[in-house]
Amino acid sequence: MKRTSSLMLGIACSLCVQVMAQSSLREATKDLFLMGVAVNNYQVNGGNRAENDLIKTHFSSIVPENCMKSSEIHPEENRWEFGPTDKMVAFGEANNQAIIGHTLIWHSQLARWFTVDEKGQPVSAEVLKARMREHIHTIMKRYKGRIKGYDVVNEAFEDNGSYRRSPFYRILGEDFIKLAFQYAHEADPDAELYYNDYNMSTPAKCDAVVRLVKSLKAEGLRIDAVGMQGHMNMDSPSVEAFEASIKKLADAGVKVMITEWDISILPNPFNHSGANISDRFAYNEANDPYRNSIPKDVQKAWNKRYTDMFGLFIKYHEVVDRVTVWGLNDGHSWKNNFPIRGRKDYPLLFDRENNVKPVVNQMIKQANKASKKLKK
Ligand code: 9MR
Repeated sequence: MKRTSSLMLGIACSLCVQVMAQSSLREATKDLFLMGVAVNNYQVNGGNRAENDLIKTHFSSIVPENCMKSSEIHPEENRWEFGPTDKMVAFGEANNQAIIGHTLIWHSQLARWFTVDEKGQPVSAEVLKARMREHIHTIMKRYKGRIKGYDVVNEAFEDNGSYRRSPFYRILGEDFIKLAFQYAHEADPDAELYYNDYNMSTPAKCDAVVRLVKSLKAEGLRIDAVGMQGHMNMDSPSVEAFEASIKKLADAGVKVMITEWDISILPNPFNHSGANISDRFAYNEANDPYRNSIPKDVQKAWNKRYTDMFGLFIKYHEVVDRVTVWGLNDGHSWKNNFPIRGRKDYPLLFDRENNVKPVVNQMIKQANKASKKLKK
């Protein structure tokens, strides 16, 4: 009798462990792709226990939301601020997470000194090359073997596929991208290297990135994946448009990463898309309708948007290596201030009190179902 009951207890416990094991996004997606989250300095500094538990439980990868951008990590030519990134890397290692570096070469949050001389005039091509090399080498050598992969270049194209007239482009022309990938590979030959951009479901932009991938490969340079940022609205992009871009990128011979996923629930009266930080529209109350609560039908539509997109990523799990959400909870999201300042948005998977939103359970079910199929 005693033996039977302890046996039964054993079976019950192992069932319990199995149910628990499958009740996190991290666990449910483990055979599909890395499930990532952007973390901020507050969280890395110990912040809030509930948030840190969620990061650890639900995510197998982290990326710093801001602390590795050049204005933060390298604010002056001879001054480095490694503290927050050191902590972030230690935090990811303690949680056994794949750590991603974001971002080495980007026109925004660009350190003021980086592309100009002491008079504020653009530096020569030679000086800029040396600065890029030094910047990339210093960071990548410091975190060698600890950071899995880097967004080497971020947002180098306009939506129409032309090159963005960034300071890097104006001084070095389109070669700045190749140079960045070359320096990155020299610095840490084992690190994965990515190109990252928003509005990647816009055909002209995706085509430009495909051309870039092909030209890097033709020159024998390493590029592992293209990051499709994935800042989405309720009405755009369509699943079909996103799928078409995943296919094009996969055909170009790279993996795809969904690197900065969020879905704004708010009205989009200007039909705005993407993440060009200088895009701004004036606030009015009509465009901020959910300050107190979200109507049921709107919430339902938002859940469906998430699960439709997640279903797409799962469908392409052989190509999609990582799906990273851009922030943990709604309270921290940059979307509360973009493209209109001061609204109340709900774009992420956990609410302002760190409650797990129902959509997470739906996503866990989707991932579990797909993983089960894989095992058959
Ligand atoms: O989420 C980031 C926010 O905290 C910063 O203020 C902002 C400044 O540009 O950058 C945000 O992250 C951006 C990311 O690094 C690159 N793609 C667009 C993201 C949203 O702007």
